[in-house]
Amino acid sequence: VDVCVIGLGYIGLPTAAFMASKGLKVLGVDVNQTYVDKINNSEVPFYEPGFSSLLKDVVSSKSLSAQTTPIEADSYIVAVPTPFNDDKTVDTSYIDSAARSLAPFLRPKALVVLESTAAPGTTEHMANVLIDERPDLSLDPESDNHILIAHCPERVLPGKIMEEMESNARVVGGINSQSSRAAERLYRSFCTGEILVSNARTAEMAKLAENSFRDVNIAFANELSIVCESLDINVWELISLANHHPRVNILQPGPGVGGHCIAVDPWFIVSSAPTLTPLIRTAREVNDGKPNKVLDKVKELVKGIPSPTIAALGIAFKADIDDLRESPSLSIVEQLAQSELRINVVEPNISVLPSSLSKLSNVELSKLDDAIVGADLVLVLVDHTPFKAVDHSRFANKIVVDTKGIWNN
Ligand code: SAJ
Repeated sequence: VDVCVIGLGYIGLPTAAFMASKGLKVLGVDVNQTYVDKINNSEVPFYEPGFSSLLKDVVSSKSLSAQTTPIEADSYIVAVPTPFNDDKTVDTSYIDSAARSLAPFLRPKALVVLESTAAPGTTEHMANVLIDERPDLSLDPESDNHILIAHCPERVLPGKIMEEMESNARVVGGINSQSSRAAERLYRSFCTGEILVSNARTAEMAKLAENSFRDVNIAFANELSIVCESLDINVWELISLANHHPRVNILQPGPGVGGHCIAVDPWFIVSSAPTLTPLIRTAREVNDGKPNKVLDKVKELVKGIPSPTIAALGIAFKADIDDLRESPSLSIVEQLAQSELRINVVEPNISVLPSSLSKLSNVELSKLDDAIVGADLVLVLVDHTPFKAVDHSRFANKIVVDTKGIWNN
C-alpha cells in the first residue's frame, strides 16, 4: 500500500479515508477488532458532518481497508492518542506501541510521520524506538538503510474535519531535511492548503502553541465573565462592544473548556518548561475552574425551591457534535446529579446517556420542549443549533442560567 495509518480514531480515520479519496491506496490499522470490522462495513464510529458518505465511497472502491496489524508501506502515519500522565507530562505509551508494531515492516527509505500531538522531542523519541526495534536501519540520511521520520500535527476542527482536512495549511518538520522533504511530498499529494516546512521540534511546538493560544484567549473570556457577573455587567454585551475595536477580538466565555486538545495540549508546554510558563498554566486553571463557578451559581439559585427540576441543555464538549470527552458540561451535570435535584438532560446528538448519568434515577434524557416545560431552572451548557432556535420568551417565568449567552441577542 502507499500509506499505512496507525490509529483509526477521530483523526486517523478521517485522514486515512481522505487520503484514499485522493487516489492513494491506504491501509488503516487499529488494535480494536470491533472498530476495524465496523470500518470495513463502512460504519462510521462517530458523528462528523459529511464523513459517512466519504467512508462508504473509499471502502467500496477498496482504496481503504482496515486490519489490526500493519503491513509494508511507502509511508506510515501514526495518529494515536497522547494523553497526559498524572504529572501532566505526555504519555507516549501509545506512540511507543504503534512504533513497535510497525517496525518489523519498515523498508529502507520508508517515511514515518507522527501526527499525534506531542511535547517537543517526541518525534525524535519515536525515531529512537523504531531504531531500537530495527538496529539494521539507520536515521542517518546518508546511509543506504535510512528511514525518514517527521512530525505533521493535525489541525482539523471537529465538526469541520471534511473541509479543513483538505484546505488547512500543514506544518511538516522532519528530524533532518530529507525527512522534511519526504513528508512535504506526501502531504502535497492530498492537501490543497499550503505545506509549511520546518523541523520536528518546531512543528511539535507550533501545534501546542496554536492550542495554547486558544486556551489563553478563552481563559481571558471566562475570567471576564466571572468579573462581569460580580459587577452586574452583561458579559455578552460587553464582549460584543469591545470587539468593535479594530484590534480586539475577545472569544466567547462558556461553562469551561473541553475536548481532548485544548484542555490537554497546553500542559505539554507547561511540563516541558514548568518554571517558564505561568501564563499558560494559569489559563488552564481558569478554564478548569469555570465548571465550579457554574455549579455554585445553580445551587445558589435553586436553594429556596422544594425538589427543584433542572433542564440541562447540552452535555457535549461543544456545539453540534456528539463528543463527550473532557466535556465541562457533562461534568457539571454529573456533579449536580449528586444532589437531590431532578435533571432532564437534552442532548440532540446522542440517543443514550453515558453510564455515569444513566445509572442515576434522578437524571433522564429528555426532549427539548418537555425538559423546558417541566423545569424550574433552565441551564444552557452547549450552544447547539436547535437550542438557539428556541423562543425563550415562552418561559419567562423560569430561572435561566445561560452559560453560552445563546438567548442574549
Ligand atoms: N470554547 C469556548 N469559547 C470559544 C471557543 C471555544 O469556550 O470562544 C470552548 C469549546 O466550547 C470547547 C473548547 O473550547 O469546549 C474547545 O473547542 P474549540 O472549538 O476551540 O477546539 P477543538 O478542541 O474542537 O479543536 C481544536 C482546534 N484548535 C484551534 O482552533 C487552535 C483544532 O484546529 C485542532 O485541530 C484541535 O483542537 C486539535 O485536535 O488539537
